[in-house]
Amino acid sequence: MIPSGGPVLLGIAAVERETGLSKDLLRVWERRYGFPSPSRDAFGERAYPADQVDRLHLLRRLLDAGHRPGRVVPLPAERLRALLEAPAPVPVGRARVVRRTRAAAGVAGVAGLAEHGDDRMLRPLVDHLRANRVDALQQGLRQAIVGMGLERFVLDLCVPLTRRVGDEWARGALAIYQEHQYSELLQSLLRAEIARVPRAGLAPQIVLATLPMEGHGLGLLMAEALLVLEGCACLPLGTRLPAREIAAAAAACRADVVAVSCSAAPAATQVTSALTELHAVLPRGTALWVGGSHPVLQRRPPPATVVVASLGEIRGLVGAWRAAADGVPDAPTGDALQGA
Ligand code: B12
Repeated sequence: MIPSGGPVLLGIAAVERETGLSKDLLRVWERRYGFPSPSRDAFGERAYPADQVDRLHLLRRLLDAGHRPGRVVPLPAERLRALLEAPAPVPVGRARVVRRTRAAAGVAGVAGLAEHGDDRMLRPLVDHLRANRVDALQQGLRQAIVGMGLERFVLDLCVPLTRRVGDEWARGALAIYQEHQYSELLQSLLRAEIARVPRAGLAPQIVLATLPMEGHGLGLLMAEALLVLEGCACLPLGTRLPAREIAAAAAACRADVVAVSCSAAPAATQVTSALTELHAVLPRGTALWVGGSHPVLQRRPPPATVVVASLGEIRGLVGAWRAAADGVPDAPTGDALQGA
């Protein structure tokens, strides 16, 4: 988030990058609702002050939570913040089109509950972060790994804690540097734990990466931990990789699956076009699994992708892939699961 009230002015492309709201949408809102109301720079281009960009961030989160633009765009920032604190509305007319394996369906419900987290466990960890007690945070996380085991640590602690950190940052209760500190810490802990899991090297062989517009890598790392626990052979490539490089890696190691993560941050058009491009360049037969919280994955999933709604689905997905590969007659499979 940009510090409010300063002299910072952003161009429309930067605002699109920052908020994930497309340039077209920003122009439409300006015409229709009178907000945003950018000034113009010396070249007559739109220039957005920091307080408007902050308000756009709030709007983006409310839209993701199912609010309608007509209801929220005209509201002042304080009302938007209050709405974000309130329970989310049930999205109207928004079909849930996530493709699920039958085996995964039961697991996902449990994981859904876990994703809200246990406040008694989360609060002290967030307090350590806020008070800059990084050693205590690290120790708390280490103890949790030992006590819970890697799988439960990822599902019951990492997911809700990471979301809590994001929410605290968004409401200004954690500094940007603290969010970075948390990400670095969790990343190194997860990497160390993944390295300790004995390698089974089983199929499916999976390449993991994010596309060029995506700098969020923790969701993918959490997915890798669970995939390694399932015995899958994983080749992690990190974040912000061009589609062609991901495809080259998949071809070089004869991957069965390419798994990517798409957070809520980029614009929907960027996500759709990046996934469409990736699918087009992947070797034939390589499946494309996509996880992450970008709303476009639920609303309009790009064709030929398997959208993974939560980490709790991974076990079922891998099981279904293996059953289909073994030719089990009624295996819960689809073309995309195996790679059409
Ligand atoms: C950590 C973090 C960062 C770190 C990332 C560091 C890193 N190495 O990853 C840093 C500080 C760099 C960062 C930067 C930014 N961030 Co940020 N970030 C987060 C945070 C706190 C966690 C993201 C994360 O890892 N989530 C992973 C898990 C926990 O959640 P998930 O994405 O829903 O994924 C779930 C599943 O889908 C599944 N999954 C995910 N991926 C995959 C993949 C596979 C294969 C499978 C099977 C499953 C799976 O796992 C998860 C659990 O179920 C979120 C808060 C949040 N609620 O997520 C904000 C958040 C995503 N960030 C946000 C923003 C705005 C930004 C920036 C634009 C800020 C800025 N002005 O610079 C930049 C954009 C960077 C970019 N271009 O990508 C917003 C996006 C909101 C929006 N709708 O626009 C969020 C939601 C914060 C907020 N509350 O507003 N961020």
